[in-house]
Amino acid sequence: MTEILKGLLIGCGFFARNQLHAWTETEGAAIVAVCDRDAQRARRYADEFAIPAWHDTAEVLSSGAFDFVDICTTMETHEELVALAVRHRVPVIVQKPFAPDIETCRRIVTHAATAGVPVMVHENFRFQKIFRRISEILDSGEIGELTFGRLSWRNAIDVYSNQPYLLKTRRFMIMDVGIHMLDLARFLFGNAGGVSCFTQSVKPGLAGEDAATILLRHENQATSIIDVSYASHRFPNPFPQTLGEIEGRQGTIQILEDEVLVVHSRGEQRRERIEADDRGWTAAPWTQIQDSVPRTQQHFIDALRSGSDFETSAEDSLKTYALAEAAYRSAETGRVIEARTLWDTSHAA
Ligand code: NAD
Ligand code: 89Y
Repeated sequence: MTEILKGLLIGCGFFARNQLHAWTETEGAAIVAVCDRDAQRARRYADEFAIPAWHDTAEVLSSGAFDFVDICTTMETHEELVALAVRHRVPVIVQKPFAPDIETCRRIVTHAATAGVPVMVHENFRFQKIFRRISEILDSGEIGELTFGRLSWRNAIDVYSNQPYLLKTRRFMIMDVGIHMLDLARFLFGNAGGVSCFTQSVKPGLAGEDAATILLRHENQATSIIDVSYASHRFPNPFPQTLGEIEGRQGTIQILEDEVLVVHSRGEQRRERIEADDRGWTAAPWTQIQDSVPRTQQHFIDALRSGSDFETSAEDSLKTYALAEAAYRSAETGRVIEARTLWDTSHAA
């Protein structure tokens, strides 16, 4: 039997519970210790998930006991924690957003690449069942060469109770959810260059924007629109569904509520319902997001074992992050920003 890879999870907060459930389903890997600078939080998850050890400092990475580390802390801590893992040659999966700004992302990418330590960004939306199915349909050529897309996330769920730090995050909506949509746009349409964006702050009292409309020009000349908002009052609440449409020269895919795809092709249409798996530990309304986490983590472990590239390696994620960075710069300046100039790691400090 193949040896099980032993992991440390750092950051025992809100989202880590999903990751810990998902690790119990991930083949070939197990979390053998958890860590949080708040010892009570670390102990709580160690007890809940029957994990043998807990720690209150990430310095435990120096022990040589771990084959990988799962970093589930907020973005301002990622550079330091990834650097610690790289120093001890421990492969990393780290939550989105990668870091607070592109210069920090570039430093992380350069540092890990120079040391030859694999780093993947935990970008789970592309691992939702519905987006894996859309990708299959696109690969089949059924709707032809892509020309246009729209990915839309509009709801008014109270995200602030579970994630209160979002109230004070200066770069909020594009970094928190827009980054998922930008990754999906790259996953479906390929890399993008020109970016323009307008942002809005609708709910009073937030430090950052809670709505943004982004226009992308992809390398294949397709255009896509990403619109995200936590100030859109709808009933029923579509959270956490990404809705929209994808147009090709021979057809269209509509992404509708209730996880329904309508595929228009050759003068006909068909409906497919791509329901997220109910895994026992998932619960509405979060099911679709939670269900994507085991697939994300399995991809990390499979690629680590086989030595193949991660779909969302640190290097690849820099191209997604560049789109978010370009969106903020466009919103500030009123200009179209060329994101390609932001990927270049030779500018790293
Ligand atoms: P959280 O604040 O609830 O938890 C973070 C935990 O990390 C805290 O318990 C904190 O004490 C601990 N921590 C911080 N720095 C540490 C350090 N240096 N050493 C040890 N412990 C440390 O945050 P959260 O809401 O769980 O979010 C974590 C990350 O997950 C964020 O980047 C967020 O954007 C992301 N997230 C992703 C998804 C998704 O679908 N991919 C969903 C929600 C949150
Ligand atoms: O942090 C966000 C994410 O990644 O998915 C939804 C979320 O939890 C709240 O916006």
